[in-house]
Amino acid sequence: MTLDLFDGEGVEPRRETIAEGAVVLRGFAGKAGPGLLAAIDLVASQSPFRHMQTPGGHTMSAAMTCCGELGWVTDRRGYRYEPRDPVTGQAWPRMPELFLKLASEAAAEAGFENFVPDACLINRYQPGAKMGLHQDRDEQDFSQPIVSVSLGLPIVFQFGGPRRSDRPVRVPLGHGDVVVWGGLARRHYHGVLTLKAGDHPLTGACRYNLTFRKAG
Ligand code: MD3
Ligand code: FE
Repeated sequence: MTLDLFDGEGVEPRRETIAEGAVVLRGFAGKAGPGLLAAIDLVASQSPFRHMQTPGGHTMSAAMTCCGELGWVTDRRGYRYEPRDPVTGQAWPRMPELFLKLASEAAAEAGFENFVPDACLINRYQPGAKMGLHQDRDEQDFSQPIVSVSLGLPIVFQFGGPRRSDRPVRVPLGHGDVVVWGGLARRHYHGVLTLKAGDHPLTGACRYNLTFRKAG
């Protein structure tokens, strides 16, 4: 008989519900960390990280790249998904198998079977970078969840409601944490506070966030 302290009602719950439809799977991607970072490097060798422009003419503080059939882009013309990387003129890099496996396993763990993302947005935060409150609404079907994976330095995530004025709750997200956003939570405002300086054994001075989407 072995005692598993981290199962069920243990002192360190691995699963937290932060709102209806928003499930945090603490450390779910921890073991896959090195493989995920190698896959990020492979994607970025084909479609480099870049700081995109908002339609309002501001430069985003998080650097971004994408993989999969569709990639999210923003420029003076607006926000949208595109089948080609505007920097390289080529199709976005293919989605690594490890990404697909992790995203579908996490979604299933949260009750969404058969999640097959066609887009993965990769955000890279360096100290001082942040992401203001926004909604993700450029995807076709809001009944599809979004799966997010945090790697490297910790950050404080802000999770609001369906209106920008709804007061957000703060949730710390660390290396290996995976969150599945479905149901009502899928439409809620969210963002992250400014990344603080630090040194992570796998990522050094940065944090990566992968968001898996069914965009098309
Ligand atoms: C809640 N990224 O890429 S991940 C984004 O940490 C984005 O890079 C943040 O917001 C980051 O769009 C937050 C958590 C997250 C991602 C998508 C969501 C929460 C979400 C979509 C709907 C609701
Ligand atoms: Fe978002």
